[in-house]
Amino acid sequence: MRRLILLLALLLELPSFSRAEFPALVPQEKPDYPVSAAVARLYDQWNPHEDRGNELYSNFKYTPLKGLELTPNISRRDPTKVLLIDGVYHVWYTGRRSQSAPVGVQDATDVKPGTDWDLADIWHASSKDGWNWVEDKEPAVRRPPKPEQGFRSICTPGILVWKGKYYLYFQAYSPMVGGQVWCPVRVASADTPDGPWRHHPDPALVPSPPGSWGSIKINDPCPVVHHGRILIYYKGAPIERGPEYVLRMQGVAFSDNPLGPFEASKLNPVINSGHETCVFPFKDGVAALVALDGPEKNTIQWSPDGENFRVMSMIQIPPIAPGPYCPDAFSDSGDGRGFTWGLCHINPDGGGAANESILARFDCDLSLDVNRESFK
Ligand code: AAL
Repeated sequence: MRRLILLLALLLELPSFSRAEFPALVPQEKPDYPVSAAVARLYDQWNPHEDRGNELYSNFKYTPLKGLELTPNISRRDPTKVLLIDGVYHVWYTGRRSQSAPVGVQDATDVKPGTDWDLADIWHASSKDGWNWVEDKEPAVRRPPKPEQGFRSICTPGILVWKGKYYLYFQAYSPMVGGQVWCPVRVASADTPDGPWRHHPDPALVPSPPGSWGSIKINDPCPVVHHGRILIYYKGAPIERGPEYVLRMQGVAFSDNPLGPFEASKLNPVINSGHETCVFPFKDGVAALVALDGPEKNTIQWSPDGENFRVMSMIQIPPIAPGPYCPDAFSDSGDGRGFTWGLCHINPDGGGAANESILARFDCDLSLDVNRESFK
């Protein structure tokens, strides 16, 4: 009976629809009559049918990993993309094993870390199923000796596979982390994912000239291959704190040699928000998961050329510092397929630099190979 009444009410209402009002059922095409700015935007910028048909929209589910559980004074954060090589998954990350928890940069000593990523090396873990992980007994890449750049801490690695060799890019801090300390990106290379890793003597990327957006440090190098070139995305900073603080922007630099030199895009910064970088090939372009900070935080963006990004979706509770399992990250197929899982970091004590982080698994459906019809 209730249904019948509703149906009658609907039928009675139908003739009263005015073309001046947006109808109850969202039209497929942009209306040809005046609409509000919000409705116009729905067609100019977004899919009016929301996220169901949006390939670059996803929710995220998080699961603890076995083998990398929270341990006092051991921190694991900023994982690279996950690689699958001969049936084994590999990941590298910032690893800190110290005598104490972080004590703040002012009180840091040779053995007491200032921040969560201080006194760190690059560690490696492997897994047969993506859930159970085994960490190596020793770091994959150790801090270089004094006075080399990075003797205080090396962190936030990004992995690249190029012409059968492996390259790890990472921040190289010395004499201390934080503050106005100049921080370039160094690179180490290996013939196999299990090393041995060799430090390259010259930095791969250096901060941009004084006065520019990325003049003191380069964070979170994230390589991807597109149109035959290596693209490294990174977060830059001109100043650590204060009104000019625009740390949360990202730039890109290009090279056809993994050891550099890399040439920064003349359009940098190319992403105006975010924090840790997460860039991956998608279709014939490059996509970026932009989380945490800035006016376009918590979005996924896409660019045909790697330099001009457009917001494609708004996401909720995105992974922090995600390292997706992205099989085509370096194959330059021109048909990037996206991903369905990866590792990210979580700071169980609520974030910040003053405690330990853990790696966790995230699952999602940012893959063109997911059957979207079943969600409609
Ligand atoms: C990371 C990065 C930068 C920060 C710290 C270490 O996730 O964003 O590198 O400085 O945390």
